[in-house]
Amino acid sequence: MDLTALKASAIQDIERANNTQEVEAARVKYLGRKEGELTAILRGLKDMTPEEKRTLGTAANELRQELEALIEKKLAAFARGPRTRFDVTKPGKKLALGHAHPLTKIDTQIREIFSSLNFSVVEGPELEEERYNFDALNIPGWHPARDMWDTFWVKNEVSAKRMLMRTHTSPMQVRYMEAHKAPFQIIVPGRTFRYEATDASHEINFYQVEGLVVGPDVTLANFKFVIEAFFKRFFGSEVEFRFRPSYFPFVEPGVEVDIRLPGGRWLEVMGAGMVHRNVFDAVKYDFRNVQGFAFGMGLDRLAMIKYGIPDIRLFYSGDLRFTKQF
Ligand code: YSA
Repeated sequence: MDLTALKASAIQDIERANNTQEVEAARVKYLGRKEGELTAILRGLKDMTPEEKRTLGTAANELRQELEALIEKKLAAFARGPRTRFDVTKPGKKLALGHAHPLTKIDTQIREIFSSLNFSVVEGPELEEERYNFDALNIPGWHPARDMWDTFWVKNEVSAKRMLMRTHTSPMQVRYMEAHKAPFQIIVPGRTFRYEATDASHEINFYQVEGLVVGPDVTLANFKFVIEAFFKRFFGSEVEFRFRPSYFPFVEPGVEVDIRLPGGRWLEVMGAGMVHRNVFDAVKYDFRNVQGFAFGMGLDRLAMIKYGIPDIRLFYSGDLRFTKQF
């Protein structure tokens, strides 16, 4: 048999092999040491002329390498096993997808409700200057009210400004008014930090949503209207809440708002009030032309009430048995 015919027949045999035994049989048939057809050709070379040896020898050796490679490939394919077929009639498997954290869901809902009430949503820095977190909010260094916010101070090696992790979202009131003219209505959702002992309703890291509405004739009655609209949309029309007089240096008058829990207990969820004249002074607004209300609510607390969660620390536990329930 000449080399071309041998090649065609060998390739056909190898490709048609249905299992390893048949591949091995093809190997023996063509490359076997005793009876192999190609081996016979190679063995016959010794009786040929130097010219024949060169041409036929090279071609025969190349063919041997080619067949060996083909055989290895075929054996490897059998070793991988048969291809699994996709059965379209089988029921699908549910993919374990991730989902939003309960606090993220609450954050999204709050943004949606206030957006629908025509509020803009803005955000501010978590690492804040003392001036924005305190001084411009009518809480100078000597003010005893600073004790209301146990603070994580941050070493500043870049400038002389005293820096801290913001203890509330209120600094954005100042930043926003410095950069914008009234009238406007905004909310500022964001992360806040306090250097305090944790318990079931206090974390050192939690979330607040600040609100600020400023215009020529904004009143506390407008605040009550907005908050009632928000609560009813967020909790449903059955929600019970109350306003209590309170004190914050950056408002006058100041109030706090509580929500009634199922057991009858009240939980404080926000501080609020009418923007203090000294805050308007700090941002160079003329208090004779504008007035406004502001509020700062605890997002975690709202989430606790909505979902009936007894301990705020569960949100930050990273326990999947907890987060998977939402
Ligand atoms: C008051 C008047 C304004 O015109 C504007 C904003 C405010 C709120 C003020 N900046 C403030 O931070 N008040 S607060 O210390 O009472 O906190 C507001 C809300 O954040 C609380 O009602 C509570 O719901 C939540 N909160 C406070 N400390 C918390 C906390 N939530 C979880 N863990 C803590 N450690």
